[in-house]
Amino acid sequence: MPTTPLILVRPPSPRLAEGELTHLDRVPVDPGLAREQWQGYVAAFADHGWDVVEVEEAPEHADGVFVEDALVVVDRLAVLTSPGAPSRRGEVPGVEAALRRLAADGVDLEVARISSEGHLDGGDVLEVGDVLYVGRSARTDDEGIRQLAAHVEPYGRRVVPVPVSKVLHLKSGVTALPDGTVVGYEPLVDDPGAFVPFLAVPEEHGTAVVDLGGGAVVMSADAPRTAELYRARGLDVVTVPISQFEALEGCVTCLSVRVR
Ligand code: CIR
Repeated sequence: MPTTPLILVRPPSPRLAEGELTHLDRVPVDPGLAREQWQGYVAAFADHGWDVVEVEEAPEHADGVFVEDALVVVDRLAVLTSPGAPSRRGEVPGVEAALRRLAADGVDLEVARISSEGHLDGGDVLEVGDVLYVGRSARTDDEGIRQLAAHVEPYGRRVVPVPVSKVLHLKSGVTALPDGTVVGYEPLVDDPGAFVPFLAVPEEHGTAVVDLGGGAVVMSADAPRTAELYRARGLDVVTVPISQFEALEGCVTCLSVRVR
């Protein structure tokens, strides 16, 4: 019997507005609106039949809602990360506890971790087929990439490091459509030639998509021309407003991590 896909999510902290900022200026963030937008995001997955499991709320971690940075999953291998920002390192134990609960419930997982000798954020890891593109960014260093490669190579994955200097994470600049086409907003991509095939999109917030299965993707509501471009390629596009997370340099990929 086919298994239902499953994501981990983490509710936004009331302190979201205090989250890390690297490339953007700080603007006001409304915690009530953030929660409403987060619920809409989660509903997009639930409406497509996905199981959604919450990591325990952590009000003290302003950036905890960006749960993909704490975990990279490849097949049944779940690699807990060593986040590059010191303020975010305390997010990992809560994600580890959620994995242990899933394992106790019968989800088949091998848990590994990036040690503190290296740093790596999940937002820097883009899986396309058997390739893991990994951004060498302000958050992810060579040792983090080396450790990740050692973990995933036995699972048949090849790690390809790529430069990231114009945005926070690799996946702030590029993600992939279900057919493996890498999509990105060229002014924010260091080396578009690293990705084949590559499709340039007209809006910054159109670069991030999550594959919902069955030819559907979820993306930001703030990129209507890119949504049309994807629809013209035959995709069923679900748009969600995530302005309060985009204000903190987040996007649709970082608000969840698929574990099955
Ligand atoms: C940070 O700077 O760490 C957060 N404010 C945003 C993290 C977004 N995560 C992601 O793109 N994977």
